[in-house]
Amino acid sequence: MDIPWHDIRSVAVLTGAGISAESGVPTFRGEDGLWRTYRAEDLATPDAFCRDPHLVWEWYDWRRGLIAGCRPNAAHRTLAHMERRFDDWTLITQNVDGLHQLAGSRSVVELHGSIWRMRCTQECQTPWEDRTVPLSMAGGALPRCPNCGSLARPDVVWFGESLPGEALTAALAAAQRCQVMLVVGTSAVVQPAASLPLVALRRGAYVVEINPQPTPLSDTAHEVIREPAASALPRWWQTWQRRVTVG
Ligand code: BJW
Repeated sequence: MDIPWHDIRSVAVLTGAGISAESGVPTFRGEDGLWRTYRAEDLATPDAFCRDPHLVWEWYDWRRGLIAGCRPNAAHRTLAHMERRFDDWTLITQNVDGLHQLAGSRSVVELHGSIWRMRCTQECQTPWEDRTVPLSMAGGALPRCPNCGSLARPDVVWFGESLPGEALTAALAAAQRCQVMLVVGTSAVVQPAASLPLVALRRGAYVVEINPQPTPLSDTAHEVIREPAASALPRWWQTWQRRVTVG
């Protein structure tokens, strides 16, 4: 890297499902990933919700219950700690689980929404937080908008849907200006998130990937750490701090 470690002011991080794997949250594409058992087209598209909202809500209710029992791990905590150390810090996540916030990260750019928010299918009001677990769907009742009574849906981004504009703009700006980008626990195949490290690389950032498996990013990243995030990330941060102290 051209810039001395102690001169790094601007850091961006992109996280994916792998960072929460050691907390017990299933990933999507790995060996035990959700897409091995469930078809994305049946559950994570607007068409799927139109066809069978009950099936989709049952799946999200099951995942909400599972995630509610999970706690942040050392990787989430390290990022929360790092946030305090940098003037310009952007944590971009594709995860909907809320574990970064639970670990103490104050500013999190949620690219794919949150499983803990719902929104009105008629968009009569802004999304609202709902942490009820399990949802009461007795007799086929589905969550409704408290304002207009229309069907509610999870406030997450399904395939074919646009990402929240403000989050995408913030993520892109961070990718363009960061000096270092950490890419942790993502298969780097889902767009447009997967393009963010490429933007950072093009702008001259030093890109570090932490992932036990190779991804399309691995060949171009400057540093690849093929280990689980909960052990690799705290160690990588310690090494950084040592480099800064030594100069
Ligand atoms: C560990 C670990 C440990 C394990 N430590 N690591 C351009 C080209 C081609 C297609 C498209 C394109 N532009 C858009 C598209 C279509 C589509 C897309 O990208 N498809 C590709 C799959 C081909 N994108 C979209 O539709 C997006 N919308 C959009 O772009 O709108 C405009 C548009 C639409 C259509 C056409 C053109 C333009 C929206 C994407 C929404 C994704 N939604 C989901 C569900 C969210 C809600 C929910 O949770 O239910 O988001 S799908 C799922 O994938 C979820 C994730 O956020 C996302 C990414 O997955 P992630 O995080 O990378 O997880 P995994 O499981 O894939 O990987 C885990 C990794 O962790 C692995 O690598 C492991 O090795 C690793 N790991 N243990 C560290 N301990």
